Amino acid sequence: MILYDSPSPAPNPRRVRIFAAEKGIVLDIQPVSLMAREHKSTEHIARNPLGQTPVLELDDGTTISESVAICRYLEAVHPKPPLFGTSAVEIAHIEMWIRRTEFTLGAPVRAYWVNVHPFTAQVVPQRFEDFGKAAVSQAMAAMAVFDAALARSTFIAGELLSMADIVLLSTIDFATFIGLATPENLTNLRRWHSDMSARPSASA
Ligand SMILES: N[C@@H](CCC(=O)N[C@@H](CS)C(=O)NCC(=O)O)C(=O)O
Repeated sequence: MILYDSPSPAPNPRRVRIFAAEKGIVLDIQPVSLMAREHKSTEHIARNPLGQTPVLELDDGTTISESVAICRYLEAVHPKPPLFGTSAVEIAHIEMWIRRTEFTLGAPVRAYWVNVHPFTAQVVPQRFEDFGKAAVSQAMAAMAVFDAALARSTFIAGELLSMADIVLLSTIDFATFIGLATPENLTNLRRWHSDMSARPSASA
């Protein structure tokens, strides 16, 4: 299997690398440079019409995009250790926290990145600065929700590491990279972040 990958700080390919590391799956990594706009090349658009990374290519040439979908495929072919849950409640809670992370934190972080951050000024044709700035308080409100949940459990979806933790870690680290660091007073989220960052998979 080939993973068309972009290095950190790109958060979405990192999810797949962390997931694979937690499973002990070795992927053939093919770098796609976002800086060189290789993700918009004809070759890459043929793999993913959205022109984004990551993309997983199977041995028969089938391609899968979307980081969570790729990890679901990997879970299906390498079920152990389970990272999407096994009981009905675990599966539902993990899905719930993945969606909460993507919608309530990932979306405002992206809005800030695309509309305000100087890195994207040259490549985003039309920016909406007010919209991007308003997203900061939305991101902070979302972090407070994750902090409250982590006061009650070791990992975001309960007592077991899951894909929800991987999605949250990649999003929090990218938020920090663009200047939206986790506030000091969110001690549960910071404790969880420190534990997650200490896992060998975090450096994948
Ligand atoms: N929902 C997608 C998001 C993919 C995505 O936004 N990838 C970024 C890299 S982290 C990218 O390719 N950005 C370039 C672009 O959107 O043009 C996923 O989870 O894989």
